[in-house]
Amino acid sequence: MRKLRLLTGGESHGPGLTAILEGLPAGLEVDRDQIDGWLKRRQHGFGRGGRQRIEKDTVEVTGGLRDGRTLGSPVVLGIENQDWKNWSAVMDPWQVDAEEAAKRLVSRPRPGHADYSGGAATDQHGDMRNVLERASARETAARVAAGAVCAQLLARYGIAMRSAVLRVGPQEVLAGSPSWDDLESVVFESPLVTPKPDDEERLVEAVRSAREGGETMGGVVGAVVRGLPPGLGSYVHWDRKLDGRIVQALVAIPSVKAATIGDGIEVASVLGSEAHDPYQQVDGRLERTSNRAGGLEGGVTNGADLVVRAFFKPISTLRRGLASVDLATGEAGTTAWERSDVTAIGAAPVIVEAMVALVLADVLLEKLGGDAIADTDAAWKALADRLAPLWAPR
Ligand code: EPS
Repeated sequence: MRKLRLLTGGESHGPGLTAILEGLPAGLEVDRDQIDGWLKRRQHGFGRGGRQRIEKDTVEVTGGLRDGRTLGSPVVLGIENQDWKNWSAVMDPWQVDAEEAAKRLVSRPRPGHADYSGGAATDQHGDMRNVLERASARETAARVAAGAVCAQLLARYGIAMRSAVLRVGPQEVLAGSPSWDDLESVVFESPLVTPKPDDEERLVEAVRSAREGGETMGGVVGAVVRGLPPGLGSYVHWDRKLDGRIVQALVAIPSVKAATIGDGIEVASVLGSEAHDPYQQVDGRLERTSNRAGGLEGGVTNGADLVVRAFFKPISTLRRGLASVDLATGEAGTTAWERSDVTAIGAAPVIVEAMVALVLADVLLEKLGGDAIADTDAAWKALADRLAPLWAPR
């Protein structure tokens, strides 16, 4: 990121997670309930494992806020791991209980997880728990807390987000890229957080059947952002193009193996005349007759809704196990299973929103600057005035 910086720390079964978000202007109001609301959404979803019954993720602030406003110093957000008390002998930072640690030793890498590749990177094949504790998707709780703060900066300027699960494994709910209106009907409390809450029973059934078979499932999540002004990002250099920055953030979510902007996948198969978004004048204003580009052209926002999709592979810890090899003995074996999600797709929309909010807050602050929120507000007004002939904030 260029203006903001986010660092997270913490292991899945360690004492807790921390997010340090730096670069926000001083004076921004931050609402704690919104952060906790996002953390709650991340714990949701039919098909989650036993861990979510243990955790009650809420944010603890240890820096950067006073009286509900940012100070301009790093915002330090903590989330306790309630499960830590069950793991302290194995995960103690200073001295583990050798007998207990041996019982939890991971020597057979799980295909699809970071066990083998991360162990190779850090010379920890002897006990790949040293890798998986950090590679676990539990770390996304810290990103969601930080993303919830970034979303509050965006909301200040009328920039809003919607998201939903569009597919669970083979069960499709919505084909192609979603529109803002498509996502209006999402109910965060529905079992799988789709835009068709009344049609979720067949998805629930598919997850149940995967669970019975010891299987896991992935899916597709879509998100739409409304209210972005045209001109955020850059067409000048590859590493400043906003489409690249957003896709990078999305594929950096655990399990995400592909991400696309707008109809990015579909347009590869059609002719040019069917791939782009024609211009027209309506009452003196420039409008588009479609939004296949998903709000980005040339790496720069074009004022249309930003539309993204993220494609999640199935969770790589299967109850039925997968073929593996014990790296200590060379013996063939099956991966171990203690507990896991059958699918975490119901938690994925808020994680996608968090990653998109981080990148958009970064690019917005790059445009507007400001050490004090009043400076950022003034720059926003100046930008809106300059863009007035082309674009009006919603
Ligand atoms: C997660 C907690 C973890 C996993 C999941 C994410 O809990 P535990 O390992 O204690 O059961 O359920 O992690 C993964 C999907 C993964 O691949 O590591 C959470 O809080 O989101």
